[in-house]
Amino acid sequence: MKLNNYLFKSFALIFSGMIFLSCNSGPKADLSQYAIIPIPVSMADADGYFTIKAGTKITSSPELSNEAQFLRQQLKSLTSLEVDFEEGVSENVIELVLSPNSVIPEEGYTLEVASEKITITGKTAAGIFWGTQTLVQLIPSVENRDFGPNPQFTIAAGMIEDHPEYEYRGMMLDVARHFFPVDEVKHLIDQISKYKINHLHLHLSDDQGWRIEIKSWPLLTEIGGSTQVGGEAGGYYTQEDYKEIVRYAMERHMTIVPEIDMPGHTNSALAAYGELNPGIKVPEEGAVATERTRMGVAGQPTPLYTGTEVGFSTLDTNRPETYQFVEDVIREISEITPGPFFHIGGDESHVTEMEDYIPFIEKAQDLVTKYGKRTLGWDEVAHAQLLPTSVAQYWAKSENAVMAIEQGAKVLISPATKVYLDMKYDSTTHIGLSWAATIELDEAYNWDPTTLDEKIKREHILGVEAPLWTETVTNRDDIEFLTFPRLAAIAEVAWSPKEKRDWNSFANRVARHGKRWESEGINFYRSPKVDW
Ligand code: TNX
Repeated sequence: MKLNNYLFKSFALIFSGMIFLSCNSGPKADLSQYAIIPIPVSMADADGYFTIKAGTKITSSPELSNEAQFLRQQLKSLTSLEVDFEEGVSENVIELVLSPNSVIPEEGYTLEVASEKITITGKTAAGIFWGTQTLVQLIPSVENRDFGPNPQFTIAAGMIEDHPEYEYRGMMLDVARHFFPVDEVKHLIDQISKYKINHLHLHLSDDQGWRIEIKSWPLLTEIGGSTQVGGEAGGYYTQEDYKEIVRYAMERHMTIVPEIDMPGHTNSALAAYGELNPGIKVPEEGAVATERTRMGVAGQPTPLYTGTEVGFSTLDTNRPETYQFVEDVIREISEITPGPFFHIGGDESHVTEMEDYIPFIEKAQDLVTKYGKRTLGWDEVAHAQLLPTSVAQYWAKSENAVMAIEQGAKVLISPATKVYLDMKYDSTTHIGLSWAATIELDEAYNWDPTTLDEKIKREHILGVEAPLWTETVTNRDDIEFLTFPRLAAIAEVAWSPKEKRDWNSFANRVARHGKRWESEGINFYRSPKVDW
């Protein structure tokens, strides 16, 4: 007994000595062993280490003050250290270098850790920003937040070279089925930009709600925005709110992609403006009575809708008022959207005749072009004649994506069976849907955009986007639970080269991200596939 006790104590002493030593003589792992998500293109180890501690400075060219400021804030919140800016420092410094003529790809960066200095170099400010997001992931043991009087964070020396596989790495948030205020959107932007996601698509209108102020059609929000799924009060963004979201995202090198879903998914608009409502002209063979009842009488407003069925509504595609409406909406939103895309929806227009649907999509596409934007649309829009600048978002049918490609358009890859964040993880998940699949973490990880259909090749693909539909999602906890950890997996599919991706490696790395999510209070799903 006593001997055992003694042995135990000595082991404990030796063990704690090891921890002590490892804290003070450099990091435990080589740089290439760090848990970076998405995994970089290349990582090489070197001797030595850099320590972030009191007195560490940031130095950067003046064009990078936004990125330097961000890094400073992130270091402060992770380590409690106030890292100040100072020019002309050569030791104990993190340097951000903009190098417009370098061979580093757009949005790429190099991150070199040496004992006297960490240097992040990029061709663009975006590349530097992604480099700082990698650096932030290298900082060890910040999760326990027990920093002591003299906090020190050592990072192994080495060199990372990195750039994205796809230029468009996105997430979509449906703010129509349930509305989420500006602060919730900002919180999400913060979380996903850490994974180098650079587009946030906002699904701003649907049958259940119209969520953005249109000054020339004020009832859209007043009436159309008044409720949401389940029947509670809805909400909407004023144009000032929207601009604030755009600005906040832009600071994090993220582009906002606004979507107004047309001509279907428009009950909230029809409830506000009866003149847009065709009623049901030709009742479809087998169309259910409720669909016709909901559309009501041509020219009259429909009742507000708070259920979750899809495919029962359509704009009147044959009236001039409809095109005035579409033009005003596209113009007002385009004017406050600096990004290149306007998403016209176009999905599940089951009560729009194909002969009406096609010219409608083509007119909407022309209006998007008139206001200086590129058209994005769900894959059904490929039935219309697409411009080569347009992009079809493949969610359901690869044959639609192929039709888009054959017209010279690009595709955005969002197969519901892989990346729909609203799908349950397994049959027991307490929220979410399962019409397309249940999607465990490894299923969200183990796929590739270039192997979905032999006709969809790398050069046709603009990028990858993970949509979160919110029929069952009502608050921040729900958003986080369905988004994490799956979004980290999808971000790696979108950023990292195929050859670098490996499920076992990802599972190890994401476990360490779980520790950080835990310390930040993120409500992530503890997938049984990971040893958290
Ligand atoms: C299909 S995906 C829809 C949405 C629903 C979603 C639920 C797409 C373009 N349309 O209207 O919210 O399924 O998973």
